[in-house]
Amino acid sequence: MRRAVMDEFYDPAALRVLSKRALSRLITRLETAGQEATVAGYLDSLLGLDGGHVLGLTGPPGVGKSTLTRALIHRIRERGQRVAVLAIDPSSRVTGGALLGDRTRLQTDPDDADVFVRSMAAGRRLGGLSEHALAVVTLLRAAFDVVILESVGTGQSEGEVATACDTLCLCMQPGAGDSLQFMKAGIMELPQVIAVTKADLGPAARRTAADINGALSLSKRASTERDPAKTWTVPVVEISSTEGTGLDMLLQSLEGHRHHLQVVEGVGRLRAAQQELWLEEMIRQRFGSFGLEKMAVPAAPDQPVGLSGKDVFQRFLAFSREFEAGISPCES
Ligand SMILES: Nc1nc2c(ncn2[C@@H]2O[C@H](COP(=O)(O)OP(=O)(O)OP(=O)(O)O)[C@@H](O)[C@H]2O)c(=O)[nH]1
Ligand SMILES: [Mg+2]
Repeated sequence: MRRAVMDEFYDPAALRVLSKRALSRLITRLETAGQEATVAGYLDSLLGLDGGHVLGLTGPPGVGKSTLTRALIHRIRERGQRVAVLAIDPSSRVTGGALLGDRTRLQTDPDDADVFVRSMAAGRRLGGLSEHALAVVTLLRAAFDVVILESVGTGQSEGEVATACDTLCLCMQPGAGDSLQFMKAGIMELPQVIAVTKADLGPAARRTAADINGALSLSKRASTERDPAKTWTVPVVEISSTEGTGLDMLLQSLEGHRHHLQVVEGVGRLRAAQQELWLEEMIRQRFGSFGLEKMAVPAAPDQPVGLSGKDVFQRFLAFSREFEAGISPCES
């Protein structure tokens, strides 16, 4: 049975050499047939793989996320790594100010089979993730060395994006330091790396970086008090995607965090905890708060890896079926 599923959906080695067209078709299949047991089983089989480094890029509209993504793609390809981008489409957004309409469209070499770009609609909230986004991240992670998840940050959606990536990079632009005090408490605790974009525009970038460092030291104190195991110090990197400055430093910081995850915090542990949150989020997306009330989520973070999170897509499917059949789901 498992073999047949893998044949139909490609095993991980085959995924890495799949054509863009075949990969696109497979993603469409995930988006439209998420309720099939074979699809859920397939996705769960991919969860067990280490896979690539999932990098979240978030930040306000127009901050320079797409321009940065394009620059990162270039550098990642230069190292011979395969890279995929999942862009959460902000086109339906209601805000965006002066920069609306000044968005960078990601164009990549159609002949380079090792770069793959896909955009997808947001979930419940602007910039948030749909239940399909989690399935697509799972697939892309198995097929690429680096997966970039680009999504506009609205002060609400960053938390959702954080649950889908290994390393979250928050982008802020010069002058944004002034608005730090207005940022929702807790947001500064989400990213593992902060990029101050458009550093070519002048000394304001340095001031902004200093303001951010100040805000970070306050939030770091609060978070280490809560959880002494959190030892990562968030680097603040000034970059210019258009001039190419600071990008190597940024990549080093992103990879430094990945290394930290691997040797200190544990990637498996992080992902297992995240997958419990995915289950909750998928249920919320499809069944709203009523669905959540019916759900009994096992306490995730303290469970040994391997017991929790491994079969989240099949658990979601089982929940959906029971919920739709009107049977109150029992715990498990
Ligand atoms: N001077 C300068 N301008 C930049 C830089 N990076 C991006 N921009 C400009 O900022 C504007 C917005 O850039 P995008 O990359 O589209 O920003 P975004 O964050 O992806 O925007 P949304 O997807 O609309 O949220 C464009 O006009 C870019 O050319 C930079 O490093 N320096
Ligand atoms: Mg963009």
